[in-house]
Amino acid sequence: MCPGSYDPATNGHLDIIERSAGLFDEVVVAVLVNKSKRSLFTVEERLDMLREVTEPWPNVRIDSWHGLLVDYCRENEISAIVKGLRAVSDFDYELQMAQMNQRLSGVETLFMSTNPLYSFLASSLVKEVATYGGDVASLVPPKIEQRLVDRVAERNA
Ligand code: COD
Repeated sequence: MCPGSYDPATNGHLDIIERSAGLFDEVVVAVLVNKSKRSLFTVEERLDMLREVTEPWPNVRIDSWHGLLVDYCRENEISAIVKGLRAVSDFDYELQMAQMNQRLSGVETLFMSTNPLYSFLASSLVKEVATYGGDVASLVPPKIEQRLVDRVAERNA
């Protein structure tokens, strides 16, 4: 399970998904709700984008869930959650969630270190750069770049 907000997915997310697809027979990429974040794209839009950009990996399945991550894992007999770690700042938050998820369900969390090429990348920063007209072409896949530019233009109109 590679869970996230994916609002939108960046090249950093895709790197973690691709490497997970190389390690596991099947990978579920699930869009979940992070209550502390305001979203730019609807869950349906994020699912569409993820389906398009994960096409090269046949063992990757896209889904969404509105409850607890561990309940989805239990219902789908998933025993491992994979999370990307960019910096120490990620670690504090991710460790707390991993321990809570372990306590709630026994599901283990495995941490994958970020590809140094993408260690500065976060959806929130990509959205901010796009909002002010910055070039995000090297930060997200081309299909997501177009949707991002269009959405920002709609919002700024
Ligand atoms: N390089 C490597 N990894 C990255 C990069 C990058 N450049 N960018 C992001 N990642 C990793 C993140 O570290 C994270 O592991 C994952 O990709 C997803 O990132 P985001 O930002 O899209 O998603 P988050 O952090 O908002 O996701 C949080 C969840 C939605 C997974 C969490 O809130 C959750 O599980 N919610 C469901 C409700 C629940 O179960 N709550 C209880 C939690 S204990």
